[in-house]
Amino acid sequence: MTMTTTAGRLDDAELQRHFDDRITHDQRIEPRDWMPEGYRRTLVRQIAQHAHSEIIGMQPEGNWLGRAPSLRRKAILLAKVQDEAGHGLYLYSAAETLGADRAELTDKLITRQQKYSSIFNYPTLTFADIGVIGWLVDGAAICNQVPLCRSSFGPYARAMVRICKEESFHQRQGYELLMTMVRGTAEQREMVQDATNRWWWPSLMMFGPPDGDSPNTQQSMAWRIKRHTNDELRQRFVDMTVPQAEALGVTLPDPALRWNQEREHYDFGEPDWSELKRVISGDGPCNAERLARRRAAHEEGQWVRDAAAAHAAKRAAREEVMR
Ligand code: BYC
Repeated sequence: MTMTTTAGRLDDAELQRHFDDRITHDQRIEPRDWMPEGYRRTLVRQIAQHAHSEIIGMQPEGNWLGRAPSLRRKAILLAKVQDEAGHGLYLYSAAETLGADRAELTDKLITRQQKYSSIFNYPTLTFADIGVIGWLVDGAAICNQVPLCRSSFGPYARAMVRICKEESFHQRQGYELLMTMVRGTAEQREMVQDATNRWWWPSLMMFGPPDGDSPNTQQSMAWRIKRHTNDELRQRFVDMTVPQAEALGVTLPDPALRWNQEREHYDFGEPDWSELKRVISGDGPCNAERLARRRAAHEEGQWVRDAAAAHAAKRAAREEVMR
C-alpha cells in the first residue's frame, strides 16, 4: 500500500517506520493516520468488547432498579446505569472511527462472535451486590481503565477520560452504600460479607488471564494500547482494595492474602482460571440470560431503527426535490 502525502508517496516500510516512531515518542495515532492492519484489528476487538461490556453491564444492576430500597438509592442507581449506556455509545463511536460498523458489532455480540466481560455473567442476588459491584467491579474497572486514558489511539484514550470520571463516581456510590450497610444491622453486615465473598474472585478475573496465558498482551503493550500487563493491574487492584476491606470490616475470601514486606505488595491466591475460561466461552451462570435479553432488546428496537431510516430517506428525497 502507498499513501500520498504533501511530501509525496510513501511506501509501506516508510509508513510503518513513521507509525513506529510516533508510538515510541508517545504521540497519538488518529483515525486518518496510517496504521498496521493488526493494530486496527486489535483496537476494534478491544474497544468493541469494552462497549459490549458496558451495554451488557446494565443488566445485572438494572435488575434492582425497581426494587431499590429508597428513592435516593434508586436515583443513584438509575444515573449509574444510564452512564453505562453512555459509555457504550462513546466506545462504539470510537470503534467506528476505525471503520467498524456499529450494527455489525452488535450483530457480532448477539451471535457470540465477540466477547464481553466475564464479570457480567454473575447474578445480583441482594441489594448488597449493588454496593459490591460499585466497590469491586468499578474499582477494578478504574484500575484497568485509568492507564487506557494514555492509550496510543486518540479516540479511545479521549473516551476513557470521561468514562473514568464517571467510573469514579460509581465506585464511590458503591463504597458509600456498603459503609451505610455495615453500620446497620447484623443482617445487613452479613449481606455485605456474602456479596463480597461471591464477587471477589470474579473481580480479579476481570483483568484477564495471567500474563503467561495472555496471547494479546505483549503486542498490545508494544503498540501502547495497553500500558500494563493483566497481572500488574490485578496486583494494583489487590493492593488498593485490601485497606478498603479493612475499613469496611469485611473479610476478603482468600486465606493466602497477606502483606509481603519484601515485595511491598500483598500476596494473594490464584483465581480459578478454569472458571474464567468457562465463563468466557459462554458457560457462566448468566451468559444465556444476558445474551437472550440483549437479543430481545435489539429486536424490540427494530421499529425505531426502521422509523429513523424511513425519516432520513424522506428527508433526503425532499431535499432532492428542492434542489
Ligand atoms: N472477560 O490476551 P488477553 C466495566 C479475553 S466494563 C471476557 O489478556 P487482552 C464496567 C480476551 O478478550 C469491563 N473476556 O486479552 C461496565 C481475549 O479474547 P479474544 C470491560 C476476557 O485484550 C459497566 C482472551 O480472553 N473492560 O468495567 O490483551 C459497569 C485472552 O486475553 C476477559 C474492558 O473491556 C474477561 N475478563 O486483555 C461496571 C477494558 N479477559 O479477544 C463496570 C478494556 C480476557 O482474543 N479491555 N478476555 O478472543 C482490556 O483492558 C483488555 O481487553 C483485557 C483483556 C484486560 C480485558
